Amino acid sequence: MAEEHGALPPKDDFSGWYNEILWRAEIMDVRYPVKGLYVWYPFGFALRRNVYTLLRDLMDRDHQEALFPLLIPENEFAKEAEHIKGFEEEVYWVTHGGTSPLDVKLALRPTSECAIYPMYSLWVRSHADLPVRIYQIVNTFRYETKHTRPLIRLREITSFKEAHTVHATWEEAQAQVEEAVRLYVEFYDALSVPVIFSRRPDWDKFPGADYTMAADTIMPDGRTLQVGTAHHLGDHFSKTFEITYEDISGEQQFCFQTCYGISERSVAALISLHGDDRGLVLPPALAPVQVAIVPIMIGKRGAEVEAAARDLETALKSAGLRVRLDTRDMRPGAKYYYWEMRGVPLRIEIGPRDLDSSQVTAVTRLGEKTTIPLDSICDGVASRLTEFGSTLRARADDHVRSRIRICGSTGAVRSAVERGVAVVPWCGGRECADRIEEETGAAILGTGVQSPFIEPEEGRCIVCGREGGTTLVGRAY
Ligand code: A5A
Ligand code: ZN
Repeated sequence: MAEEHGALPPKDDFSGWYNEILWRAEIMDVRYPVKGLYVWYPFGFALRRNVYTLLRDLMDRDHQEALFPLLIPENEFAKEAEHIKGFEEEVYWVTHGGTSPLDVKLALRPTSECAIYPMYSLWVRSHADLPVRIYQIVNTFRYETKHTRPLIRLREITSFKEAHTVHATWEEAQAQVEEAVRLYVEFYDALSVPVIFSRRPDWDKFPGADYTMAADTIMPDGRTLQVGTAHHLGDHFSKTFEITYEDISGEQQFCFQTCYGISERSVAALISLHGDDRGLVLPPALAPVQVAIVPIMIGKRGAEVEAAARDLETALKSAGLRVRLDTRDMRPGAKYYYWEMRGVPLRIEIGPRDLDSSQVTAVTRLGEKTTIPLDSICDGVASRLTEFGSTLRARADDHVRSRIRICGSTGAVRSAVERGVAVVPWCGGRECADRIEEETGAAILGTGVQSPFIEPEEGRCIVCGREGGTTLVGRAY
């Protein structure tokens, strides 16, 4: 596995830090010999599993999970004009079976509209079949030409959660987009990753959508990362894939659809927002290891300490915690370093002196040291984990809040986007957007900004002076 030597670059050098932490904390191995494809280490995969279990639980409340094929025949893929235009440069094609050319080329799904909707056309018959709310968690392939980055910009997205819903009316689909936004806010809340939702400008919406809502978070270097989107698809796809239902009066009607997706960028945001100069810092709810027990087995009482540490492990495990007892033959300091790098929220040290006073020493991942009496160990550990979770949440909120600036001129925007995002009034006009983008080096991310940290404010467009709505401007990953 990953050998450890040298120091992690400081988080201020975010790009260096990010690349190093992925292998030092055993999240991803980037040495796979295809550009844009990476390997999940077991530890990274355990983190992914916790994040996606949470996401599944949220979806399972009122969605059903299904699984559609990876390959999409060219004729289905080419049906929706906007969609194909938007994705054609990003599609990988399967052209051969063995040495024989295929009659119909097959696309590796870049997203699954064209795999799912031909089936929806068969499944949806009457108003009684609606709404349909289905999701799947799959890998998708996009031939990204921008700089690829592990977990952030992949050519094989390994953990694509996509939901696809079908409704009787445009308004019901709109309500579903709002519900998706609420679900994603709740999901990112559970990760303690603050997100800002906004409506993408028309030129940046999903290919084939009426409109797109997107969640952005602010990375440690001030750049934004789009960590989820929800699209109102109108009836564009239902018309091309003939998804119709019979209404109450017996007439055939086209359906209205939505889709929304999240990828392993969620894990990238989780790692990036909470980590520090010593490695990962993970919220207790998601950490693969919540408590690491390090017995200090020195001198004659080594066996006694080890036995006490094993009892402790048993007690905490039966309280439902994810615990590792570290009895490796290594210096305690090396073990501390090891578990810190992996973001373990709480380390418990137990040595001869602790035994004498019937207590243990507990150190949080942020270095806060306390003692916990052995007779109330489970409660003591649980309350420290809860407090630690709240501390992380507050830190992440502070980070994002401090990176948002309300601006009244392009000059102010230019300096704001060097360390975060700017919120400005913008009229919605393309020329004004181009001016803002030219003069600030940042992009219009979206309008109608939704964040607990931003007051929606009408004002005058910072370029033309016409009425403008609350608009998010930033430099995106
Ligand atoms: N069918 C809809 C859901 C869809 O494909 N939407 S999307 O293109 O916006 O992708 C959903 C989310 O996946 C994006 O918001 C982004 O967070 C993530 N994503 C997109 N391309 C990615 C890539 N190349 N690598 C990692 N994540 C990506
Ligand atoms: Zn304007």
